[in-house]
Amino acid sequence: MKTALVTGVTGQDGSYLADLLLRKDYRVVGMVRRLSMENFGRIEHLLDDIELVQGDLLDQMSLIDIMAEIKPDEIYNLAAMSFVPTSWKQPVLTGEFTALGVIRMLEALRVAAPNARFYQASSSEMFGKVRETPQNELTPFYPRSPYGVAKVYGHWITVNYRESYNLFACSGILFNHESPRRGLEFVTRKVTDGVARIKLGLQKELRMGNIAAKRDWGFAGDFVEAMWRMLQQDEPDDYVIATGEARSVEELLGLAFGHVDLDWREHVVVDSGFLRPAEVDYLVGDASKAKRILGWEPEIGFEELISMMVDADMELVGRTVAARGR
Ligand code: NAP
Ligand code: F7E
Repeated sequence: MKTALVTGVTGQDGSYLADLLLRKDYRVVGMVRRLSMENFGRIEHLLDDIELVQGDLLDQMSLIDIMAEIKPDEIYNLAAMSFVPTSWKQPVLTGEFTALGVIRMLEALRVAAPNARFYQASSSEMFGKVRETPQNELTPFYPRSPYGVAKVYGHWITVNYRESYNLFACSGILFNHESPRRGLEFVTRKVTDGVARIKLGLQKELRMGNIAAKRDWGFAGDFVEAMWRMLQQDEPDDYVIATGEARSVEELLGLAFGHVDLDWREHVVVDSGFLRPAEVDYLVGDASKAKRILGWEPEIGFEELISMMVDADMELVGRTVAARGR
């Protein structure tokens, strides 16, 4: 039985990856940070099947101790401060988690688990103000936020440690991926939750930022499969993971409101408070290397993804409404 260590196991991707690794009969150890109240909502269904250890990307010794103790075969470094707007409000902390956190993980691996295979969660936000379209593994980076800059550090230090110390370290450059477990502040979930609240009478309007922005949105459940496949190859490498199709926030609004027979124009208010100091206008990925080498392709398309998310939020918000009525 292989052992996998997953940082960020309480997040969207961590929970889908833990589902996948359990299906593949791994021993799954999730690293969680100590909070005054547990936030195990996304992994509640797995708590009997995974092990949890306390550690923090800010604390080097905790990472070394965990790796020495559990002796992982594979390490998936998914933990980060992942919300782009917060990276302008807390830029130094973002650098500590999202950039230096990666080298702390790599140093711990080098000292305590040098034969473990390592996955780094890199991001399409590194392409930012894009140099070419679509973006592939060779497209130069031009990050547009403290988050994007921190991810560029995480990406290059992973490549550098692979080349310097002959580690099996891979970097997955993942484009946006979403699901019913997505955090409520990200645009897809903000919209699908807002649609459910409006449809069920809990709110009237939805305040949005730049609705012209375009993203390449896929399903998180499909994307974690690509992470796993990267670590099963003979050689470590870097891969772009994307659907190859870009949609605008406006198209997202049309689909999500349309799914419950509402007209988004009657409910959406553009609010300059949600605009970013520097925007990433248009991202679309070329995942042909992943298709060729990993045999990876997304299964769930954008329409299906948004319908799934609206349906899930209708059920969730519906339960709140029903509980209030009791
Ligand atoms: P998420 O839902 O925001 O989850 C982030 C996770 O990181 C949470 O489990 C969080 O723990 C943990 N974390 C944050 N700071 C930590 C620290 N100092 N020590 C230990 N754990 C810490 O993010 P996600 O969407 O699953 O994304 C997973 C990774 O992929 C992130 O690195 C993100 O930047 C990257 N990424 C995401 C996307 C995407 O579209 N989703 C695309 C490209 C790359 P708490 O629960 O305690 O807060
Ligand atoms: O924004 C626009 C916003 O916050 C998408 C993270 O997982 O993916 C994510 O980063 C777009 C942007 O994701 C609102 O301006 C308009 O252009 O859902 P988002 P993101 O910034 O692309 C990458 C790949 C990651 O790595 C990150 O960790 O939507 N937008 N109006 C809005 N965005 C938000 N959040 N809220 C709005 O009201």
